[in-house]
Amino acid sequence: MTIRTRREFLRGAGALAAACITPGLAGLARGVSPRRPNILFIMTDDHASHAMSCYGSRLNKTPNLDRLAREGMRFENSFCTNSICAPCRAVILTGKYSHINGLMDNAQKFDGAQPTFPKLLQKAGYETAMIGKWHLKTDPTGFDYWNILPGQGVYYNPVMIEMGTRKNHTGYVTDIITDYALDWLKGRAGDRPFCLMYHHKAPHREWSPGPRHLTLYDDVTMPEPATLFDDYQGRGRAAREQDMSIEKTMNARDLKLTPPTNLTAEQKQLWDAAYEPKNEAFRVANLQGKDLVRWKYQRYIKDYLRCIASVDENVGRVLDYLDESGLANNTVVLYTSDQGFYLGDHGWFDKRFMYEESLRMPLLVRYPKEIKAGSVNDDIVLNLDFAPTFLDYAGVEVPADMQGASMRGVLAGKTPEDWRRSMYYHYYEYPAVHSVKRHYGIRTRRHKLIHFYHDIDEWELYDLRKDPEELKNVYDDPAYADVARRLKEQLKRLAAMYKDDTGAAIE
Ligand SMILES: [Ca+2]
Repeated sequence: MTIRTRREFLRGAGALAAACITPGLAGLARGVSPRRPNILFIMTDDHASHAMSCYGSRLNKTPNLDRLAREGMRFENSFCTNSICAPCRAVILTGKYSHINGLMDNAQKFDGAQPTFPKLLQKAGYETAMIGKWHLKTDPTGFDYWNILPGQGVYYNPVMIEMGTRKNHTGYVTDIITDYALDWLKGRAGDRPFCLMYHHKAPHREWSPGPRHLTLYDDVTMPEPATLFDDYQGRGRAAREQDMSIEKTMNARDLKLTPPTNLTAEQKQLWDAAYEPKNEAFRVANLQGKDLVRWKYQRYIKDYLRCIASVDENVGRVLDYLDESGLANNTVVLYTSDQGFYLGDHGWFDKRFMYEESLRMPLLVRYPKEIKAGSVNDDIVLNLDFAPTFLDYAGVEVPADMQGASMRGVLAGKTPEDWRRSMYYHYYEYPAVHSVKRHYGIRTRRHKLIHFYHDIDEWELYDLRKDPEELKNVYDDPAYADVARRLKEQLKRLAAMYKDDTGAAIE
């Protein structure tokens, strides 16, 4: 017998264990442990981490989301590979970059025939469900049960599509999605492990708060971000030519100067009571210039945070149910959002750019059996890693062509030595709404290099340690010539590794 190192031995033992438990029900029948963890994958839409108290928000409190941070791990450097809704979701499902899974922008349809982690879990004996916002244009595949909003869905009285059948609902979308998620959890038959994707529409534009939160924050003035009146000096055309500013892009619906069109009489009464006095005061004041931007910011940020307050309450309901039902200990709970968002930072709302506020995804993971309570991790992790991670927890072999890596070791506090030290990004949706130019780039712990291309050819380099708000592009600064050259080489290597030739050449 040859002598093997401890690591090789462990690797072999792990492979053997995985081989034993992957056959799912067949394996269970032979007496293999049925204690594979459940997976509760909670995702919101456009929830920036700087609007969560566990991430140090200056604006709001999120006590229920904070529970996950307190009882699990909070990630400081969780990023998305393409900061926009549907593409991010496709990356999560497939563990592959946008150019590989085929969904590069919001206009395209997801090819549901390709392998996804829910399908692989289902095949391995998991009971799978998708409830809430799906946004991929084709019907969900790989789920025993699905009940989704059509497209973006609406906040009040939404239609939902349950296993192909459209149904009308009365009520607020965040409550309704949660009701369905709880009903599904309570109605499960048998003892197969489950994977539930519980995905909210909130706090997506147009940020319509629920009936319980319409006047929350009425008595406070929210602090403004330092860059609310950013003049984009020190950056390139992409930042100047976008169309996602609080000043110019927000419309009457966003600002609640007109109400949602489909409210019930009772909802309309509550809505008008909350907004009409404030709107009347606004009309009388006849604000101009910076004062008008300030008013818009307050209106926007409060409505955004009101939507999050409802998410937080509803996540609390689900966490309480996990406790009451005894499921909490054997359930991996992951909270994230499909990307970050600008909360008035740089004068913006929306996402898309590789700049920090929208590149970052909040990420909290709780699994008492393997994750130390209250831990904080600063490794670079990506939405690309979610699929391999879920599969790893379930003991399902990760397909070789998935491009992410399992975070299970990271979550256990044992980050592998070869874990990534930089990440690759590529955004495509241009020309399109919000006019954010196509770009790709690399982010390391300290630097970020971005190439805007298509109808432009501009490079931007930021020193995140000296300039965390990314206000000064140092690409042409001779002091950074070496850094720029090295990052370009790394960027080329990453593009090659991920087989991405869809952007402009790196010269
Ligand atoms: Ca989104």
